[in-house]
Amino acid sequence: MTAPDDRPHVLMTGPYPEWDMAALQPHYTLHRLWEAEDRAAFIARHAPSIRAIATRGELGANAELIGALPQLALIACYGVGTDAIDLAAARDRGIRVTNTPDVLTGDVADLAVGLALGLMRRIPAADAYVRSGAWAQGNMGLVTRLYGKRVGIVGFGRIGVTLAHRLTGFDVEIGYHDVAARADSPQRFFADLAALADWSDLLVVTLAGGPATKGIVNADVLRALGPNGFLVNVSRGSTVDEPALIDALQHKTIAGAALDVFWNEPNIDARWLGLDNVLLQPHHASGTVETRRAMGQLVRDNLQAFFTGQPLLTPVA
Ligand code: 8YV
Repeated sequence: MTAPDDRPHVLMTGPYPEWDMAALQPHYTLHRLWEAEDRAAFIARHAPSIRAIATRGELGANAELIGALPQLALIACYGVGTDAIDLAAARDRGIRVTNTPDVLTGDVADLAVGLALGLMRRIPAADAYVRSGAWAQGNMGLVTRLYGKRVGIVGFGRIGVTLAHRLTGFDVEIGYHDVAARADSPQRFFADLAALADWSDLLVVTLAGGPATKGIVNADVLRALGPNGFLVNVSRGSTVDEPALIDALQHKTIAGAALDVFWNEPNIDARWLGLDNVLLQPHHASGTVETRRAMGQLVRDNLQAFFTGQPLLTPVA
């Protein structure tokens, strides 16, 4: 067991579940940035000793933070998405970056299916209908089926492919859009996203975030999806042009949207709350006990590998 004074110093940008905090504590000197009253002063005070950042997908590590830490050598991300980490700034300094791929894929795909059903079958509205007593006055309006429909998957990586697999039980037709067709995939490829939206009854976004996909689901794509089309987003808020989506929902030029991710999380645009054709989630696609335990373990395994000179388990850079 390492003597306490020798524990490597790790800056945490936000808390992890208590079981991860308890498992990290004996091995690392943890600096809890979210508890600091004056973040700049806190960083300046601890900067000379900090060798790793343990962050989360949505919190990342920007160039300013990386630049403020002269001894930084590793950024371990609790999350698969590294779009909030300045990878170029890390690369320039030879700082390694790890993430948590694979362990969360199944849960994100599951939530996408749940959101599609919740949205199209209006499950939250039906629950509210029963609770409010409205049922006694008459039956609820009819809804839309999922099975047998055309589903367009935007981004056909690990999560998109797993979602396609989940959906085989729903007898849907699947099309997908990505930068290139996958040779190993029998599904129909659309090089043009608006053409996929036009073809689809339901469009599900599973893309990685970042500059290459920023605002890719834009007003043209939503117009192509049309008044009977539904949108599900389990990727990053940045992939969708939010003002265009709010406009499409307000004017019912698409049928509805289910969103796990937003611009400005967690202080989302108040207009979402006034729409009755959206289903809202608090960025929770990977938020099961099972997956979060696996994510925390992978972060710890990467930290341990790094500090014992072993190969990183899931390096991004
Ligand atoms: C998490 C995520 O919600 O994996 C990602 O990229 O955004 C999510 O799994 C997040 O990292 C946990 O804080």
